[in-house]
Amino acid sequence: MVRIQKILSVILCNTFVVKKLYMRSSRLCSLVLSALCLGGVAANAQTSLRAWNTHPDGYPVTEAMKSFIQEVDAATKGKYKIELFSNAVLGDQGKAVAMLKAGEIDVAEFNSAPLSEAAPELKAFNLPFLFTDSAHMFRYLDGEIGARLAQTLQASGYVVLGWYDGGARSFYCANKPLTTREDLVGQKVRVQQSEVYIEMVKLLGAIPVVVPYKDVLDGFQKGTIDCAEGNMVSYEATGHYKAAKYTLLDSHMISPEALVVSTKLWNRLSADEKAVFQKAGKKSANLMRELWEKRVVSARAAVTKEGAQFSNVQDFSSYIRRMSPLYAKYMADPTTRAALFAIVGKQ
Ligand code: BDP
Repeated sequence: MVRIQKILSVILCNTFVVKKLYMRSSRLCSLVLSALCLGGVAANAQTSLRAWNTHPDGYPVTEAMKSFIQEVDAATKGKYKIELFSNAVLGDQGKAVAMLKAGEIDVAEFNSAPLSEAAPELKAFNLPFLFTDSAHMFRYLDGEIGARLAQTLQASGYVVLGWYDGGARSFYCANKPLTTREDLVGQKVRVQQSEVYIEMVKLLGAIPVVVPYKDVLDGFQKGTIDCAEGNMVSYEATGHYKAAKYTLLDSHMISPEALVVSTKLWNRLSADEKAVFQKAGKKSANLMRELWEKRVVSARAAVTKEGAQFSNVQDFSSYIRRMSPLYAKYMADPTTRAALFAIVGKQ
């Protein structure tokens, strides 16, 4: 629409000049035309942006993104109008990660797993059993390591405006009670498109099956997967608990998520606008984390009421030993080594 207005105003302004030169047009005509030309300038001043999100309304991520959008709108006096496309309607997360980099979408909220496929330094944060809980993870993300990580992500095309909470991810299965990792052996486990997740599932003796988030419930119903893994809030929001009621609370992944804008958009913003986006991003991350804590509690209560069953892990040592090839691999990799050393060294 804005583009059409721009083209129209250029045509009309040129016609005006032509008329003026050749016909010395009437005062009324010139007033009408200059109003249209000015209208063109005003329309140009507004920029429409598109935001991608995989979650539904009411989900902490969605609500925090809405607050970001309102904040940017208010602080730039309506210059940046961001339209939020939720429920992955613009495409699956893997595709959206590529779309953001290409500048086809401008704002998004990504899980660190698909994002790390485009920005491998993030893989250090995806290692199983690295963090005990979200507070532990944020000690690093909100500090120097997170700032360095954000810098490398920016060079890869993603400007982090806020670290969101991806919660503690655990395994859940449809057909048999899960009380220990051995119950996963031979099971088809849905994972996100992510090298670390695929490797982790293999190391547990299970079969990784990459399925887009929105198709997981269908996968359970059709029997193409036996198990999946995810956090409590998604488990409830997606209805996965209806198909897979046995959860092993192993919290194998405490995963960061990030509110990002494309480096392409970022480079077009003025210094003042960058400050506005950063402030709004930080504020939305704080809101997200607050909403998240409450929702984890209510989600667990809701699914328990519906019959979901949870087993706790008593001893993590054998789980961690199983992951040693993954740790060795990422310690040897120059892209992830520095961040891993910094995290492990400070434990
Ligand atoms: C959800 C994350 C989302 C992931 C999804 C998944 O918030 O970004 O894509 O898990 O498992 O909890 O695919």
